Amino acid sequence: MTDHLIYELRDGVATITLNRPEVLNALSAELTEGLADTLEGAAEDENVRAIIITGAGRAFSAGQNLDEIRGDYEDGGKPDFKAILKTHHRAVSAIRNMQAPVIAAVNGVAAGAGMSYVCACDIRIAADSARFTTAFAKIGLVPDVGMASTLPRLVGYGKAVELCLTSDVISAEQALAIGLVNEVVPADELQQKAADLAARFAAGPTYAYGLIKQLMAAGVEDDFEDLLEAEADLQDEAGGTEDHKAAVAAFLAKQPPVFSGR
Ligand code: T3D
Repeated sequence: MTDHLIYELRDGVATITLNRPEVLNALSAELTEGLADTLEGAAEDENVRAIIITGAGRAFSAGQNLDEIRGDYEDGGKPDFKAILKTHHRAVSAIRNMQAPVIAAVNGVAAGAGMSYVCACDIRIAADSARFTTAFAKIGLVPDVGMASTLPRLVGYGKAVELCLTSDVISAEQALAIGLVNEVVPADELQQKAADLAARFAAGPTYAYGLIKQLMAAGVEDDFEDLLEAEADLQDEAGGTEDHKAAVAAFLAKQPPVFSGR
């Protein structure tokens, strides 16, 4: 088990805390692998009746760990986006397909794939200090980890396209206004609020919850698995562009990116 996340199971409620606070819980390969394994394990564990996903420190998650893929660009190469996304797909599919309701307790900023995980959860409760950015376009990538499906379902197509094209950072209150989150609470009440709801779910009809999740997804969905594949193909293509490489280098050098359009 990795120390990039913390797993606790008590009274039917599993709490998964993304635990790399020094880099805003950026999703390292180790963290993503741990998240996928933990979620798949929880989905199989009948003692788990509800799940809370949250972040340690001041962030929920800043998305893909850009520092870790830095070396992949040397000698004109690029990261193996499809391999990276395969692990994310295991994690996000587990959230989607498990019976237990999954609550995102969004304690701080959620960016890129971090925001995708928020969108994939069944319920989203945000601290008033939380912020959200799709972030992908800022570094020349496309939305992934299911966001092209989940975000438009939550906020509508028009707003989703705007958020994805601009990568603008929005506040918790703005997120509430557009339907991105279910509720905003004072930061110091977030964990209790999520725990109370999770306790309610943990005492509920877990099997029926699973069927409700299945039905609600079927009611609005195209084929989610096909979408994950399409995302991986396009991310692989976007990840080969000069703009993406330049933007990652600029982020790591704490410089604004300059896009050539290629
Ligand atoms: O395989 C693939 O790559 C495909 C999958 C892609 C999925 C994705 O998620 S792509 C999107 C990746 N995420 C981003 O581009 C977001 C980058 N981060 C930011 O834009 C900002 O950090 C935030 C808006 C999230 C928060 O801003 P702020 O001002 O509150 O914090 P900060 O000062 O920028 O960050 C604090 C530290 O965390 C800083 O390190 P330092 O200077 O204290 O040593 C920063 O470098 C680090 N950090 C933040 N985000 C990441 C990160 N380190 C690695 N990876 C990150 N994503």
